[in-house]
Amino acid sequence: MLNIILCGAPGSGKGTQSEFIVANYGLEHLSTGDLLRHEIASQSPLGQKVDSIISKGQLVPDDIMMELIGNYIDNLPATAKGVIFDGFPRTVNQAEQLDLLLEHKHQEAHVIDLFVEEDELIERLLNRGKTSGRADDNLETIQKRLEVFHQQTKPVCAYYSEKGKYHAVEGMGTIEDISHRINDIIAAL
Ligand code: B4P
Repeated sequence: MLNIILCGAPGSGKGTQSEFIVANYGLEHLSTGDLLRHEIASQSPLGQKVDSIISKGQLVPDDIMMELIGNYIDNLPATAKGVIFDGFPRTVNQAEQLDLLLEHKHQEAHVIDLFVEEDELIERLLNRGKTSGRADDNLETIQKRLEVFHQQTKPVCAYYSEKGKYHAVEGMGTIEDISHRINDIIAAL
């Protein structure tokens, strides 16, 4: 099994690059952002709860995320070659719990961290906001999301680095160039 965690700030291209990895390696794609937006669109009780959290640029509580992830992993098809975790884990607590879930299945995950300068992140997200209709793609919320990223998600990189499972990638440049950089890392795993 090949499990890859795509980490990086909001707008670093996790969703964009996940599509290439899925196409190249046939992995299952779990975007926690998409999963949560699907819940919001369906107006489920969970969706109503997470809607205001995401709109404020905050992270959804770990217990909710872990329940969603546990269900997802338990229901993976037997033929799955591995998973690309897009935007998960976003806290060290989520990372520790994911490791336990994977260890239980005699698996592990490697992190690929997309590094993009802050000005570029803001520009990309504001551009996306012109068409995405996403409640969190406005300047005020983007700034909050970046703050949350530095406080809560950046420590996840150090967590995996200490385990020798961390790979940084330059996330600036064309989408194709970045995809080649990621492929080089995956090929070496
Ligand atoms: P996500 O949906 O994960 O979204 P993201 O971080 O905003 O975007 P991503 O990095 O995927 O960027 P994209 O490829 O689209 O999270 C949304 C919210 O959900 C979070 O704030 C949080 O509230 C909640 N959430 C999600 N997971 C959670 C968790 N585990 N725990 C708690 N809460 C959670 O790229 C952005 C734009 O840039 C696109 O328009 C793209 O076309 C463009 N782009 C990409 N690469 C480019 C390049 N190389 N050059 C120019 N433009 C590029």
